[in-house]
Amino acid sequence: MAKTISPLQSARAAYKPKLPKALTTPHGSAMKAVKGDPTQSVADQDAIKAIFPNTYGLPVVTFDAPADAPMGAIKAGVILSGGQAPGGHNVIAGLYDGLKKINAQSELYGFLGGPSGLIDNKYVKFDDAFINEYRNTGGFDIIGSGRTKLEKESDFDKVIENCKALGITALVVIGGDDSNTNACMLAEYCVKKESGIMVVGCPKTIDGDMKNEWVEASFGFDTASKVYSELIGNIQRDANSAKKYWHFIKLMGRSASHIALECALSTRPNIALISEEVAEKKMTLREIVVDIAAVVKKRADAGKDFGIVLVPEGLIEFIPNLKIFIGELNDLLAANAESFDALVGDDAKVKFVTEKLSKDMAEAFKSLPAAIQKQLLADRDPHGNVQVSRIETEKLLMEMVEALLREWKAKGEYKGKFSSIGHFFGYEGRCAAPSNFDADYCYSLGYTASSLLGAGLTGYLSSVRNMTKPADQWIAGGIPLTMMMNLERRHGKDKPVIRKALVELDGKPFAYFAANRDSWAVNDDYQYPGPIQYFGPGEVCDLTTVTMKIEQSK
Ligand code: FBP
Repeated sequence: MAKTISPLQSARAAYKPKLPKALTTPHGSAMKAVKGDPTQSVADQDAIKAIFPNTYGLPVVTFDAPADAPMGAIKAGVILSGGQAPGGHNVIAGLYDGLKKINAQSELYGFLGGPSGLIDNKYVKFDDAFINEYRNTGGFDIIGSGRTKLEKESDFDKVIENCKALGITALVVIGGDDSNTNACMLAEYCVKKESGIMVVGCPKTIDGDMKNEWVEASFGFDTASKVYSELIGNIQRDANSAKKYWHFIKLMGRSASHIALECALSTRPNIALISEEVAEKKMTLREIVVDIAAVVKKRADAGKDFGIVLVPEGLIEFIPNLKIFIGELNDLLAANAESFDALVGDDAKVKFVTEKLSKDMAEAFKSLPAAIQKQLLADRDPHGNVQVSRIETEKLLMEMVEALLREWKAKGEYKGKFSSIGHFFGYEGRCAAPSNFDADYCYSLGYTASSLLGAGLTGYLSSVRNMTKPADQWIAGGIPLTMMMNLERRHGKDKPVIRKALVELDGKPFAYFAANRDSWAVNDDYQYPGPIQYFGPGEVCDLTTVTMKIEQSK
């Protein structure tokens, strides 16, 4: 049976993503790279330089005119790495179109299932019909993604061998900070081995934490935040209509609270927790609960037994005493993996861990509800970390707030009714059809990646800037991957990694939120962003995130 697609998908297939003006040069030409001054890494310069002797210090490049001479065909490969993010298909489409524009004989291969596809040599070759089916669609299903880490020299050797067998001289890694860190290591290794293979990255993650002075946003953040904001707005309207529930909404985003902050800025809930602030103020779980309960009480005193609380996914790891506890637990589980895995049943696992934890940490663990204890003991991710998306922090807070309100009620300090409902928005947004912003941004990122390869560059992150301006004024170029690196302690060793961007408490978006949240807490200042609009006036369809708008406001 022929594959059917939805009416939106069919209409959307015809959408022509907007490109920076500089990239709309005639066919048959690569772009000329305008090179800036040599660069430095964000920190630990000497150490980073020593680790990346061949790719350190490269200049920032921009593209604004075609190259002087036509370019030969390029055979490139691409992988999608890590969690899904809306717009990934358009990165590949932009890359494909850009390569074909440089030279119609260029070829693009997609390696399947993430970095492991490169090692295991599992691939597809794209053609027009293949690519056309995926233009402007959400998801990563075009070639799939994965979280295998590409960091060992033996893996790099395999990659080089597989690329050489196919005649591939260029690789594009579409991933977050960890994947681009590995792309940087691969780029360095490929130069060291004189393999002739260029490696370029593209900044992906809904979490929004791969950004810095040069990277204004990671792709997918815009669409995912808009999907969550639509849902939060709908819930706010329901809460304000029924006036009987407190909704606790956990939002994806891993460690950083960018998504929670962006959703708060666009929906104005009664409470939004920001993990980075919790860490900065060294708040305990109890203090967070008291703060929430105080707002519940204040609203109840005003006759409002309803409200909205946004909870960032990574909160639990930012509460200082829980952070220490989780660290100890991670080490304990890593050191006792075999005996722990052999245990049958949750009770045995809880007992095993409680006996091995230090006294204070064991007490902290015992004080948590059974469901949370179990979630904390679930499988770690490939980096050995707790998978925060699996911990029902919203339920933990609901239970604890309810218990505290009960105490206050018994003392006559609280007279309201507290009935709560928990939600978790994460996977709902990661594969949504990209907003115009992400469709344009991603296509431009892919196109820019092809220009970097056309200019013979390696060790770069594809970059598109000036994004609060119309797309034709966007600036396309490349940022040296080493420029974003610093050393961080991982598994007891200093490792070079791209610095993750957490919410800056002295930044403008947080300041705006902090200046308004007291009013949002008691008044019903809710905003209802509604669904992403794909067709209609530019002021609705081409909106950037509120975060970016505030960040770039003068
Ligand atoms: P990336 O950092 O790879 O982009 O993944 C983002 C994310 O969606 C996080 O927000 C979330 O914590 C995690 O992936 C969930 O992981 P998984 O997809 O393995 O369930």
